[in-house]
Amino acid sequence: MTLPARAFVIAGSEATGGAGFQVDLKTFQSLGVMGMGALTCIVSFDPQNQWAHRFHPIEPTVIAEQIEAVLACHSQEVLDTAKVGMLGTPDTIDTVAQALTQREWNHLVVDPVLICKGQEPGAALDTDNALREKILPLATVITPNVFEATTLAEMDSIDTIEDLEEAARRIGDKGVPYVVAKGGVELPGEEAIDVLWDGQNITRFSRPKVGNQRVSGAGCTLAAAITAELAKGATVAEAVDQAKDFVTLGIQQRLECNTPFDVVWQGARN
Ligand code: PXL
Repeated sequence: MTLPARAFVIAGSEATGGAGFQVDLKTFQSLGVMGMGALTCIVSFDPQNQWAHRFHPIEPTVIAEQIEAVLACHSQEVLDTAKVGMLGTPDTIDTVAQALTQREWNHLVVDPVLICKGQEPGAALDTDNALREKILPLATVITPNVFEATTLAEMDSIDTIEDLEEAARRIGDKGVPYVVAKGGVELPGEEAIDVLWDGQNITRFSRPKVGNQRVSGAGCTLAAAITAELAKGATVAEAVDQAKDFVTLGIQQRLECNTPFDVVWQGARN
């Protein structure tokens, strides 16, 4: 009997099951990886107010305690792969950055969730800057979407696949070894294309688009699936390819809800 790989996620809860922590753990499980998680914040959509995000950060000491527990419970030999999702505040970012330096990570996948509706724009800017300064230097893989890639690469806009590739290179130049920039349905064309920049080469990962509507949780699912595959020993390029298959299948079998976006089904492959 082979033992399952393990992966750790540090992210926010989104209660409806469409995004965040819940998606991360479901994805890990679906890919045969034992998951563990520390919560950074709680997001509860407001059905009375167009599903706006109600955002509640978790006390930094409580975040630090959770990470302490996970690292004490699972040694470096069995746990060297983690994903960072939504952090939400500069204090949270300080705490998580500090806690992460306690371990030598083989891979740290950062999904740079930059804004959350319901947060003040001023606060969001501080958070973006803190993420750039304190979390990016720790990342081995970063998975920005078009909006996040535009911001992180300091570009005016990303309108084509070539722009997306340029953004990936610029983000890589800031010191992140692997950049997975996600075009998804945001760029024109029949294909949903994501690109991987590994410091030397660009690789395109293309699958036919499944409709033209965004689906909630696709980004979280992709980053979590990359993390799970890395935990199992894949190279980054293999992990992105597997993750792209996993998320495409989940989007094909997406579920309708009363929110404006359908949600990805992380169990589609099982
Ligand atoms: O999809 C980004 C995301 C990540 N994490 C949490 C979220 C969201 C979007 O709603 O709520 C907790």
